[in-house]
Amino acid sequence: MIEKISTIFYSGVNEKIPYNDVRKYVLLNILLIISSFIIIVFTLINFFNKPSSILLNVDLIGLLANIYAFFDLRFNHTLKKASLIATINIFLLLFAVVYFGKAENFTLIWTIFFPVFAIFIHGCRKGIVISSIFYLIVFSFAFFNIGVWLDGQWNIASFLRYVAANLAMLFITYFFERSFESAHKELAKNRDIEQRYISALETASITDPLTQLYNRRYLDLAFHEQFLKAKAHQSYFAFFILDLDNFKAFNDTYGHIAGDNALKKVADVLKESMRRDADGAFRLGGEEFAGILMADSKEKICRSVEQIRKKIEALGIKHEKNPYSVLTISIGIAIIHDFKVEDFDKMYKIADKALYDAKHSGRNTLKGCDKISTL
Ligand code: GH3
Ligand code: MG
Ligand code: MG
Repeated sequence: MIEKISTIFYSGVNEKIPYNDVRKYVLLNILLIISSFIIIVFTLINFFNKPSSILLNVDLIGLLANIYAFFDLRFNHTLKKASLIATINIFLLLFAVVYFGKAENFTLIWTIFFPVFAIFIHGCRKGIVISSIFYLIVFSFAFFNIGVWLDGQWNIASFLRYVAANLAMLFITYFFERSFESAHKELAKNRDIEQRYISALETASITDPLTQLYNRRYLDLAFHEQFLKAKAHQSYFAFFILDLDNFKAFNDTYGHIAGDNALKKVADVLKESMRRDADGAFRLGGEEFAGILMADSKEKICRSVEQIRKKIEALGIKHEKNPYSVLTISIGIAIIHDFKVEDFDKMYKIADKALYDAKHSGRNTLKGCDKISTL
């Protein structure tokens, strides 16, 4: 019926973003900024060298795509789109570096960073596939230029050293990410277990162990929630206290265990009678219970509560010290239809006073239905 405590605690806190996504988000931001910076440098170089070259247009398209991805990521958190744009950009950028820089001034060395970005952004499996495609192109290019680059100084040994360095970086990144992913999985599993413990504790902290009804501790919170609900619907709103009649005598006659069983049976009737979203049943302590309910008329409320009294009498639990020969209950109810003031204590007092009246008018009765109170 009522919201769970954690829901209330978490309201107002931003939705939790998975840790892996936060990591990708930060990484993509950095990547988009760095690659934009590099593209700008290239654009300027190309602009001053050949203002009308196709390369200049490619640079500009890449830059615009980067800027778009950066802002889209910032405002719409679209990780997938940004990942795709950043990967294509870094792919083309590094290939351009190799294509134009060749083996001059260690230019090729920059390609060792490709798997770092690809694997960190796309995860192990996809990252390896993307890196393989990239290296297939770059390695082929480097292989077919053996004996050509650096006036023939780029030989098979330099090629193999280049390939070895790149593959080493690829595997180091892969295993780093693998270990990170499994550590992360383990962490998520533990968090899951923790969450289940918290949930169980939370339920236990608001549940009465004997009857499995909500306990007194939860009543204040529930009252507030239900009050607001009733106010929003402008319903009639009621709080009642229910007390078992001559229950001390019942215990004395049939024993404490029989008493506990009787309490459970009463709680079961309450549970099945108050199953709607707008209802709530509680054990206040001892042989006293309470209920919150709302309806579009006072009569409907009183009919349902009177029904509870009748059902408990109809259980026919033998109680020879009670004038009715079976176990009965007395109920005091407070009903309001004016929501200007929320005062639980006052509503409790009104219901308690009605219960007192019920006890003094012979028990096994519901009192308080004759009036609508204001708080
Ligand atoms: P009244 O009709 O005026 O309410 O009389 P009563 O005897 O029910 O009221 P009283 O407050 O004198 O006694 C309440 C009794 O409820 C006392 C105790 O024996 C019994 N009781 C309270 N809590 C429990 C419980 O958890 N289990 C059992 N078996 N009995 C309980
Ligand atoms: Mg009592
Ligand atoms: Mg009693």
